[in-house]
Amino acid sequence: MEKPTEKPLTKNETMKAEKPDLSGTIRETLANPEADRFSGDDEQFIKFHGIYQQDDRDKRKTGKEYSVMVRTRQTGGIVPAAQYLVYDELSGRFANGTLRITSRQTFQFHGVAQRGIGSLIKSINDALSSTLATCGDVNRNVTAPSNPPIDAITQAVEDDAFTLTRALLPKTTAYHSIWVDGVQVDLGLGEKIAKARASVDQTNPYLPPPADHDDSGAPVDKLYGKTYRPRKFKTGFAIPPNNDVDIFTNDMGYVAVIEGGKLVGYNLLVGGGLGTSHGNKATYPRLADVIGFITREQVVTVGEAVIRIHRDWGDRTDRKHARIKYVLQEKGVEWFRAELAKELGAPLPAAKPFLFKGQGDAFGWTKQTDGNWFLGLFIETGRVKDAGTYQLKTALRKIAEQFGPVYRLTATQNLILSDIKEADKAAIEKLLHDHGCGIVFNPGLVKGRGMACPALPTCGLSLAESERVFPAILGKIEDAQDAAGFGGEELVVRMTGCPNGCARPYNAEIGFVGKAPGKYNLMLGGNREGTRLARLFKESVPADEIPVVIGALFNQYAKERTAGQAFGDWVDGAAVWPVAAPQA
Ligand code: SRM
Ligand code: SF4
Repeated sequence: MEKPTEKPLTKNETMKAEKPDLSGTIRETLANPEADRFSGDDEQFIKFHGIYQQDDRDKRKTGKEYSVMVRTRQTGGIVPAAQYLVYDELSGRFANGTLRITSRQTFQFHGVAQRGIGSLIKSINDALSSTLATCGDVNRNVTAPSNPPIDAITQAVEDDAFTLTRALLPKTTAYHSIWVDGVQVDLGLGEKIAKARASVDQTNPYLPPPADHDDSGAPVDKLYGKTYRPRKFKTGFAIPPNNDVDIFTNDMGYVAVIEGGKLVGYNLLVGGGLGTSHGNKATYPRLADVIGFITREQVVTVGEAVIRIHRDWGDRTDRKHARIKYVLQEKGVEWFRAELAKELGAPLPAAKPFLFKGQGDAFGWTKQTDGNWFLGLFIETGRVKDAGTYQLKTALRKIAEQFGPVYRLTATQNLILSDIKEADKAAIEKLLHDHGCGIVFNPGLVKGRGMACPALPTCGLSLAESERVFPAILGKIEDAQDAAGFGGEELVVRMTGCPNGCARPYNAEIGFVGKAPGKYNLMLGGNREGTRLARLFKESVPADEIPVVIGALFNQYAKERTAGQAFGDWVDGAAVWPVAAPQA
């Protein structure tokens, strides 16, 4: 029963309804050797296949140079070493030579030329991974704690995340018919692909379940229907006390409940989301509500029920108002609980108490309970690259070839290498040092907690730089910390090139949101636990004034803070906020 509406549906809704298998004219464009880009509706359809049309914004003055970005799916950020080696090879052959770890634990390939897309996506699937539904109006990559499953609880959460991933994949067969069956290439990667397949026991964990059929026998997707979600949908799993996945920013979150040393179920969260538009007060960031308690057996049924509520009640007349967070905000949490009870046949029991104590990744070596080790590595802005004497990409390739750890992408754009034998530790450490990567072991608690989105030159929506200027700005913030006498202390700083919020600046202690070239809205007062939103402190701060504004706040914080008080907690309650002008 879709929400009644007087307003016309968006163009995307009509487009999906007319071509529910999401194939558009992608096949035809791929077959046309003259085509240098996807156009028209296909620019939207390709998103459901994990592809974004982009152009190099540095080159716009001399004309548009098209390429695409391709995003993989990696539940919980897990990438076996053999699969990583395939990605490493593909990024050199078909993309700009880098791999980008994202804020949702996936890899992105940037700068892929039109003629390379087929080979790239076919090879990703041959290596038993996927790009299906990593973008588009569907459930995106499912995030989960990136620390290795060193006990039964973390393993169980990882298993549940994979089960839910598969259940919520769209059942269209067009993806496989276009990219897997429809592309014939021999890239000479036979041995690498064979090893990648063996590393996941020859089974692709991202194969959607078989399509349902209607009365006439035609394939249908009963969960998504013909028009899929009104908008993107994001799901994560967290294990308190670590909120490393920023669970409250997801449309749907599962917070592990552990009793008597066992995972007994999850607290369900619904209604988080961060994207906003400058000047549009109807859009806002929102943290999810706690809905109730579910058992492990209910993970899929409840997830599907929440998806159906979004399907039926999400606003299909305005894409800026279509996320489930607006349904929760406007109809209220009690309404949502009642609607969910109707779907499930009974209300959920109340949520169990839980507490997050922090987020962020552990760097350096940690011993696993099985005697092996894992190594947390700082990856600046998530970009795996070789640049001058910093040969990170080469080092990570050699580590995968020689030692074969599991690669785990974190939701703060860092990397964990797990299941490393005691005997290999010294050699791995030497290899990273020999490749100019000493920084990865110990970045400190500002760089290590920081995040920036890609923005320019690839993102078509960016209003200001982010990834390319963030390291320098963060360096100045560290200098300001030193000058105020609390250098090296933990601080969560995040930056985005526009208000969409891809690096989650809206719940950082300090967030920079691109407003115009060289100008950022300064958001302050989120917390390290990821449970409080930051607020707008100052609009359109020029980049070169950031150290001055932040420096003054740091000096005051150093004087006024109570023992152990974090900057975000202090600034949230400090008398530093601009006073609103009295109403006329
Ligand atoms: Fe995002 C759109 C990059 C996480 C909110 N995001 C985009 C696009 C695809 C731009 C576009 O539509 O043309 C960006 C591609 C840039 C590029 O060149 O690569 C982009 N988003 C990213 C990544 C790569 C940022 C990063 O620094 O890692 C993240 C990829 C995640 C993944 O692997 O799936 C990424 N995006 C997020 C997050 C954070 C999260 O999910 O934890 C958010 C905020 C949470 C949320 O969804 O509310 C986010 N991205 C958006 C939005 C705003 C959505 C909204 O409700 O208004 C857009 C714009 C849109 O959808 O229209 C967007
Ligand atoms: Fe692009 Fe904006 Fe997302 Fe940054 S926050 S990647 S600029 S859409």
